Amino acid sequence: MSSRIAVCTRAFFPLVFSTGFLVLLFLIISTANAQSVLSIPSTPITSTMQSLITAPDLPDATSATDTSGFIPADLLASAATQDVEVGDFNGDGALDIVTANSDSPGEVYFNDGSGHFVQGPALGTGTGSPAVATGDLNGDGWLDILLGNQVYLNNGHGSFMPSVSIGLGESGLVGDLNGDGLLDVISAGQIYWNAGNMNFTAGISLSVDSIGVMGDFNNDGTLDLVLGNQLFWNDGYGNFTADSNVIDAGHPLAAGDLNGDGSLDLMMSLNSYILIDHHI
Ligand SMILES: [Ca+2]
Ligand SMILES: [Ca+2]
Ligand SMILES: [Ca+2]
Ligand SMILES: [Ca+2]
Repeated sequence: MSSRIAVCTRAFFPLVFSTGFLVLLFLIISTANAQSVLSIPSTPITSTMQSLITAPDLPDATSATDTSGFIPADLLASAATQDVEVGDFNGDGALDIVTANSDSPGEVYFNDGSGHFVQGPALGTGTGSPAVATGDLNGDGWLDILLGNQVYLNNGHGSFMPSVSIGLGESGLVGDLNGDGLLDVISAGQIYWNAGNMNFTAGISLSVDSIGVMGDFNNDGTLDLVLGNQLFWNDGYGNFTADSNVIDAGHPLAAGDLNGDGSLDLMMSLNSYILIDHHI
């Protein structure tokens, strides 16, 4: 995003963790000398590999003293937004936004191509959802939405219809975990295998923790998992091994290569802190 979109105060941290890699990348660059970039090949992630960005370093779109370079843009959601994702839902090449709101339907906002957004369809009927994830779950080329435990299939060009429900819906992660080309789902720590034709079968439960992130953390081409404070290594066939180290987690997570060394780093929210684990 070339500009930061002010959703609402409560949406600030979800926005940062779901779409704000550029914000964090800026922070890393601007505080490069203060960050410890560690390279301990044999130890993927430990508590010794942590660096903290404190609250005063965070850009605040509502602050007149904000010096991040990010400009407050459209105020989108008026609801209590808890999670946000981006994706091109209508196939026009511009990234759109979907929000999960605590006490109202999810909302889709279409990007007009210049960074301004037009409200699209509401998803759900009003009880709200804590989390949203996106992916082409039926393989038709259109990006679908997993809002809570409810899949909304994209009919094409950004109109949606409810489809199957998957899991308990406390949190959703979407990715192909067994390499069969079909996007699988993790909900509340349990794997749901995509069998095609929108059939999902419950697999093993890895964690009781619903907060997590997917990413290839050891660069072997397989999607690994962090759920709660535990890192799980994927053998490529959907078999997971828990790493011997634990992570200071249980908080909102995101993954991205923040220091440009080719290895994914972890970001997590610790109240007024964002904690970053560097590893190689
Ligand atoms: Ca679009
Ligand atoms: Ca689709
Ligand atoms: Ca799969
Ligand atoms: Ca991997």
